Amino acid sequence: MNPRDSSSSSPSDRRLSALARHLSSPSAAGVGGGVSRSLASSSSFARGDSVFSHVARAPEDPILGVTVAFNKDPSPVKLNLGVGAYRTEEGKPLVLNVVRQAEQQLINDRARVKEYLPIVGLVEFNKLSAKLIFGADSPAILENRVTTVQCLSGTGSLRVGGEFLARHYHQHTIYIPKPTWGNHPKVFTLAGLSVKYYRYYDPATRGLDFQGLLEDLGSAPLGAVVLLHACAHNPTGVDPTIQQWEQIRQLIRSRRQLPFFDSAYQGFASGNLDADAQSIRSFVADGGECLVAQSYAKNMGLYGERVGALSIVCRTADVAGRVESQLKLVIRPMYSNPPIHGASIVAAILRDREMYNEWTIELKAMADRIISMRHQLFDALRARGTPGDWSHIIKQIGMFTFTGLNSQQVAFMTKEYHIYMTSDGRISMAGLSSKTVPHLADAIHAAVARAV
Ligand code: PGU
Repeated sequence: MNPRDSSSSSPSDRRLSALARHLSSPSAAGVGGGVSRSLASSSSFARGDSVFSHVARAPEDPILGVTVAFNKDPSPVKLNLGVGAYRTEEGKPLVLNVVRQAEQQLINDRARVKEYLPIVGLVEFNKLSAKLIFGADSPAILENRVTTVQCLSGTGSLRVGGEFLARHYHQHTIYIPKPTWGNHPKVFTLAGLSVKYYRYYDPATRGLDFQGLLEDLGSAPLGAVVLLHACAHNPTGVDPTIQQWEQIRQLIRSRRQLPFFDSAYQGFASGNLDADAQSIRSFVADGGECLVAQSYAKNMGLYGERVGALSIVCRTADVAGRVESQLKLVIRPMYSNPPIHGASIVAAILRDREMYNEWTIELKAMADRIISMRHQLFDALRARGTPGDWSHIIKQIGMFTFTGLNSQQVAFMTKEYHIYMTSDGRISMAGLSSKTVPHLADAIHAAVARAV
């Protein structure tokens, strides 16, 4: 496969040329009271024409737009398996007990104020986040070679990391897996990087295209940035084995490429926080450098709090300090400094041994419920004799099953069964419950039967 460029000119180029056009236009210098008065009295203004009338309606987001469509559907049997958000057996969003406890603590503490955080966020949160992902005994942390900044959840961490690389790293191409989370190419392109793909998934085996991955990274330029899903690959649910990770690590290091880990599901893949960080820790253990974007949306259920962290592991403490000073320059004009509430919840949980333990128990319960949904759906399809091999449902891990259903089958299931999912056939197992499994199995059965 030939990886392709997603765009010819980078967005930062485009932003700069738009700015240049504006500055060179004759009106730019004279936007004063006189100009606006004459505009106000002009006939086009009186007719009510909008200066935005040329703006075309943009399509809904491929993932978040599924929820928009779902919300409009009046059917009582409708089911939203689009967005990766955890639901209980009753189909309700879940606020973890330990999160409620932490929030109560915060409310009771009258000494707390609402001052701005530093540009890098809550310092204690940053330290604890680094420990969580790299391990408390990580040499990189002990040697002060890691800089961690609080960002707006996983997405914001990826964006800040991308902008930092566009400004300060010698290679501006990032290789992302095909397929990947739909926002990755947009985030990195707008950060000013050029996006190319490496092969990842083989539809024939519904597993990893390991050979293709090795070939594509092997022929990617020396020093290229490589985005890796730390665990629970989205959308495929297919992760490399420990041995495959080791080969990937050796290849990336031998090509002096720069790994950028996206860790949105720590604890969700296996139910164990350390096991799900293993891929990252093996790259840190070799002494090399890497970036890590961490999200607390899924594993603490803090979706709307927008709390996450970007860590950059460097060779020396001195470099890490300088890198942090530049990260501040990326963040300051973007959103100045991050919000305080979510980070305070996370810090309260991570610093207290009892609350931490309670969190791991609740996290494991979420992961186990998802695994149990996999088995129930697999059994339900087998019981119906649905044509095809559905064993990938129980082999894949994390929040999603990449069913193999095509976009027509998905459209059919939405129209006839009011089941909402992304058009690539991904379903969020976390949105399923024992009560809704039969409805989904009926829909899949009918969709598959139609096609044969
Ligand atoms: N990285 C990956 C691999 C993800 O799957 C997601 C969320 C993120 C980063 C960003 O998560 P934050 O909420 O910014 O921490 N993907 C989910 C959630 C919906 C979305 O697309 O944002 C999904 O359904 O794919």
